[in-house]
Amino acid sequence: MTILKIYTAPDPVLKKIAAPVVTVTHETRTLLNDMLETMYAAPGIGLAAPQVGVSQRLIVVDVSRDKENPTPYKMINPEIIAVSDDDSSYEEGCLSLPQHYADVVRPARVTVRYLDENGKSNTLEADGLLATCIQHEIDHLEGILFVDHISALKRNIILRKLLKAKKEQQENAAHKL
Ligand code: K1U
Ligand code: ZN
Repeated sequence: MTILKIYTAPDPVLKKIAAPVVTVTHETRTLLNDMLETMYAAPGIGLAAPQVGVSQRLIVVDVSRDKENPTPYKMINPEIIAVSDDDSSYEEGCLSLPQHYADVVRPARVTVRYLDENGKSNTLEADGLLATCIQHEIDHLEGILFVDHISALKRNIILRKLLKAKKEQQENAAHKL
């Protein structure tokens, strides 16, 4: 398995709408396994294919806190087919917006339909952190970041800081050449 590069904002791949997977192949399964390994290594509790530079509708999620008993989900073409009336708020992070966090309000429970790695259709009812994480990852497939759910003022502060950090990294790398 391979640990993949995680793209950070403002990279255009994070703002694209990802394409549906037409056929589940060996390459799809390899990418899902690499995404899981990348997510565990980061560490994170979810990852979407656009975050590793692949504009396809694939996500992985594991919100289990017990490293001995991991509960990974690999989802192909995930779709939210029902949401609860009540909301919940969670202080979200994102591997593509490193070191930034904000409270995001989303439906407390969702029902998600997806294909598993064998191409079989599944339905999952999720609540708590699993529901939050699945919604965050499906947002990535639509080119939406958690900062798109907060005020423009807070969003612009975070995005400006990330752009500044990226420019500094590039300048430091150029000086080392
Ligand atoms: O999609 C991503 O960028 C991953 C992101 C998922 C997420 C976090 C919080 C709420 C919703 C979705 C992360 O995993 S950020 C890292 C993180 O939350 C974490 C890392 C280690 C242990 C526990 C949590
Ligand atoms: Zn994210």
